[in-house]
Amino acid sequence: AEIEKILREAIKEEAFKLVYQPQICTFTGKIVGFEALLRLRNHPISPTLFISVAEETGMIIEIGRWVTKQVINQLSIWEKMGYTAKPIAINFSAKQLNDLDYIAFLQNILKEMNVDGKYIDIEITESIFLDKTGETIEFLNKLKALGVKITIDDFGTGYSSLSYLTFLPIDKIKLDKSINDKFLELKNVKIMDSLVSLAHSLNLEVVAEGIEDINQYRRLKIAGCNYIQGYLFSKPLEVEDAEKIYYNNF
Ligand code: G
Ligand code: G
Ligand code: MN
Ligand code: NA
Repeated sequence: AEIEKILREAIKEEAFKLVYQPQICTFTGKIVGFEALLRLRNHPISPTLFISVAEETGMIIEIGRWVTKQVINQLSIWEKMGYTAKPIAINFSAKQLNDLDYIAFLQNILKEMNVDGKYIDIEITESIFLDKTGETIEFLNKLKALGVKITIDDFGTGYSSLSYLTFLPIDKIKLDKSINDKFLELKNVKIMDSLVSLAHSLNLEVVAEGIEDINQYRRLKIAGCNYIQGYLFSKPLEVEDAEKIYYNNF
């Protein structure tokens, strides 16, 4: 209840902010985009905790819209600053599927701020497909009609019936840290190689997240993984720091 109160006030007082974690092309070492991650400015409450409260209370709908608008605004600011446009990934909770006007909202903001939908990458977890799959696919198809990219986040931690990869309108899978830690060990690494090949054979790109170790990075390169994200390259950054690294990484 305490966190709920903090969130209600944060919505009113613009007390949320986004930090941006770079995503790196495994082969060029260049930044190809960012993931936006939500933070409370004045409270050190863990995002995992306050996001779950936001989901339980339904506040995630309003907060999710704020995040979306903020990201599109950031894309437009960076474009005006002359930076080469790079996509920003947004995390999207299953609960936000109940936000039936989200698509129209997104379309309006894109138009208003003159940003192309292809610079938005929506991350959803695979558990989103546990129920109402038909409706979910319809929602994702509407997003795709705006040019938006779809990524399966936390891949390997949910129900992972691999068959869903063949019929969902998705562009990318994001391997969870736990998967990377396990399948980059020497004795298991063939599984990583196969996972990446499987994804590629389905025309899906692969991002590995939570990469902290240079040897993991080297091995992912051998496996053919497209992108990496993790503390090895950078932690999530304040806007100003993201701008510095962005500028120096053309
Ligand atoms: O940095 P990290 O501690 O931000 O993220 C913790 C969890 O919160 C992750 O599961 C992440 O996906 C989720 N998360 C972070 N930002 C957002 C957001 O803007 N919206 C949603 N729905 N989840 C988010
Ligand atoms: O669930 P999702 O993948 O959206 O959340 C990403 C989470 O992973 C965020 O909490 C982010 O801060 C965290 N993160 C990003 N890079 C690393 C890393 O290299 N190591 C660890 N332990 N966490 C990371
Ligand atoms: Mn994510
Ligand atoms: Na994840």
